[in-house]
Amino acid sequence: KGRSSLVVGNWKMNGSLALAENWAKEFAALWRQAAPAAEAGLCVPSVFLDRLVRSLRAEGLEAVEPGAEDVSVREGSGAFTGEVSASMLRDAGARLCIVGHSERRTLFGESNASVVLKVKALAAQGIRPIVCVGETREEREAGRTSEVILAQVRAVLGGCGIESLAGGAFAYEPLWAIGSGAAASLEQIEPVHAAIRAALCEADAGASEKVRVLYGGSVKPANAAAILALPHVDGALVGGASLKAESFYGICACGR
Ligand code: G2H
Repeated sequence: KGRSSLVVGNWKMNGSLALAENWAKEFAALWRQAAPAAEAGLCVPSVFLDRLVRSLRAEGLEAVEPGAEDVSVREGSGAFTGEVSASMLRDAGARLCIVGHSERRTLFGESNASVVLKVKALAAQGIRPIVCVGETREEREAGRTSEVILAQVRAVLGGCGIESLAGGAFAYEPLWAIGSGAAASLEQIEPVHAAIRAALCEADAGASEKVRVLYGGSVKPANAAAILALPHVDGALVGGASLKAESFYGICACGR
């Protein structure tokens, strides 16, 4: 495979303005000692985005792509209290945005339909989407993993077209592995990634080359090398371990 790894942090509802600034300083110091082959990105709460962008720029760290964790389904501007549009994220410097994280799907009623609208809104602003898919423990135990994952992937590909995902990614995040401390096993990860890759190729073999498939769910420096070395794994989405610059750098250093 020709794709370099993309390792993206996801702060979730954590952090502060001060952490954004200090994280950039610490990460830049590590990056300057040895720049990993992987591409890196960091998605933070949108109120911290501008500070993160400025701090990365002050450190001369162009290699790290700043990103957001969610975006409004609404495009343009208007009377939508509390919403943050893709164009606002772009204005603040976002180059990546997570869409349809399982926490949003299960806790905030996000559907495949809203994921499609969000991907379209991001694509219109040139922000690379990272679309999360994943099965519950019950679905896995019932032998329904590939059915569930492929339904989520095909709903997005059918709804917005593979071109909207160019430069972006699907992130396979088994719900039972998220924040658990234990990632899925290599034997569990690889076949799901291969199935997502096959669905991408089936949609459009040429365009599929521009879409990565990341793994997420308790990735840490100790397990990153083995996960990132899997043939169909093009990177990682990292929650807890992205809050510390040192551990996130340790994961980036395992990429190719
Ligand atoms: C999965 C992941 C990042 P963590 O949600 O999206 O979080 O690495 O904490 O399991």
